[in-house]
Amino acid sequence: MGEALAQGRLLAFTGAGVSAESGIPTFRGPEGMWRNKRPEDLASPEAFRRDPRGVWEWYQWRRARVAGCRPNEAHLTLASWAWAGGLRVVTQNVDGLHDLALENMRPVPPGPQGVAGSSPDPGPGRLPSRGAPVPPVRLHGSLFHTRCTACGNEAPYPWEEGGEGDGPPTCGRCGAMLRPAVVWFGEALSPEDTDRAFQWATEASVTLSIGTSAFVFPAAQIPLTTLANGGTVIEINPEVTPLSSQSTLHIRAPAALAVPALLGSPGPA
Ligand code: BV8
Ligand code: ZN
Repeated sequence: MGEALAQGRLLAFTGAGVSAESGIPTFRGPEGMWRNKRPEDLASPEAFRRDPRGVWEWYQWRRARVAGCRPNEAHLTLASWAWAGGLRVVTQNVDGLHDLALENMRPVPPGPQGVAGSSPDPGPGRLPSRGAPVPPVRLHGSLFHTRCTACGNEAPYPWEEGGEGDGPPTCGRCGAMLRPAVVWFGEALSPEDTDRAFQWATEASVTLSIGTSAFVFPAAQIPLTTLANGGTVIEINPEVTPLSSQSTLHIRAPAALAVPALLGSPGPA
């Protein structure tokens, strides 16, 4: 692990379970968001075509659920190592908590001498600034962005302004209906995102598969790609998944406990 971090060849591949301890329900767990419905019934272009208002309301409900949640110790540990240049993150999640954690763990600027490391102790897990971390690849998009169904314009969505039962808003550029900027079932992922994610999975000497049921494809192919290239896969999940039997190691523990215990903190430069 230490060597992979030192070489910057550690990849964290995350699913809904990494946000469970932040209070966000997973998709398929007992308290899951899909509990009484099949994912394809809500998160698909057909569902949106059939009932745009109903699908939009479900995303508004999810935005309201997620907006009050904060990154947990798993997100923050991964973010501090990302700032240290030790790891990169590929996530299936659309909740934005990895991005928030990067902001939370932004190191303090270098000290008066202008040299990184000369600043006062930046505090636990924080590093004197060493350049910007690589942003996470968000394979399935973002809950807090919209995309125009006609001109494709993508923008952050000021969701609090959307009232109850208003249905999807319209595009400021062309007037067509907006949709959530997420990847639905049956939709292709962005080639740029998949190229980058699979390149990182190929280069990784260790991939941590954290909090995913490992059966939504092509994302679930990420840890298998590291294995196929001679790398190591460590799974962090309290439950057994289709990946468990192929993982080099399966740590059956919650992410907010296991990730800091496994990676520790980068400490000062
Ligand atoms: C596509 C965004 C082709 C929307 C989501 C083989 C190859 C290619 C495709 C397929 C294939 N087989 C089947 C398919 C089709 C399909 C698919 O995979 N179906 C599944 C149901 C079998 N895939 C697709 O449709 C993909 N597109 O293939 O396009 C194509 C090509 C060209 C042209 C046209 C089309 C698109 C898939 C993306 C779907 N969108 N989300 C939204 O969020 O609303 S998927 C959704 O599931 C979320 O993104 C989520 O992240 C993802 C995976 O779920 P998990 O994150 O793993 O969450 P889950 O609840 O399942 O599990 C949580 C885990 O955490 C559990 O194991 C639990 O034990 C654990 N846990 C709980 N607490 C903790 C914990 N772990 C650690 N700590 C804890 N505290
Ligand atoms: Zn438009």
